[in-house]
Amino acid sequence: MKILFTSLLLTSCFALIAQCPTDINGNGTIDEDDLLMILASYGLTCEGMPVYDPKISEIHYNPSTEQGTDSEWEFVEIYNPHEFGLNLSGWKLGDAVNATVPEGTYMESNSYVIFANDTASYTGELPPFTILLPFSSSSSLHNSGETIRLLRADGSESNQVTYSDYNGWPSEPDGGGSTLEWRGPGYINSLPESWVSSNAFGGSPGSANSAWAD
Ligand SMILES: [Ca+2]
Ligand SMILES: [Ca+2]
Ligand SMILES: [Ca+2]
Repeated sequence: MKILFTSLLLTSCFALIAQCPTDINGNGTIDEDDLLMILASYGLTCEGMPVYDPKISEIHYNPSTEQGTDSEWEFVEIYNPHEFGLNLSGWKLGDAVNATVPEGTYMESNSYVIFANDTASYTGELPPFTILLPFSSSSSLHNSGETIRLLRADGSESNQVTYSDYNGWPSEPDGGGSTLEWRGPGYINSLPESWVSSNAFGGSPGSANSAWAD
């Protein structure tokens, strides 16, 4: 009964348009992910509740000419670092590039979404179950830097990264063959020191970043 009450309370805190009140993450199923979200927040007030969002985790803004053109190989990766799945329906990328996540898109725990300039380049190249979505037409990532914004379905901003090729940002990803990789949870991803040049040529789309070695 207490769990039921807590979940009802949390549902209103999350303000999700759920199909039923105990489907906290709105994936259409009352499952262990909903329980994990409740447990992760147990005892907190709504004001003190952490935000359970994915993070912008990798940026490939200037692929090397050896790999191919920017319009073929640019991508933005986002990562769900939480122990539970997240409903990403209606989320968007904005500013630098635009993209919209289709309804019914559900991001598993510890999984990735790749937003690609040309999805054909990455089809069959990503780990199984990685979600692959296109930039909207005419979007691309500036080679000198710009702001990538990740927006929730209600239009509020979840995360933003203003990358660059200087001023503390690694310069190798600017045409040198590598990507910009976030150092991971615990590092604020809006700061240049939270990013490194990938070890791998072409980066790690859909996979753990170089700095996350277990
Ligand atoms: Ca659920
Ligand atoms: Ca570019
Ligand atoms: Ca990666």
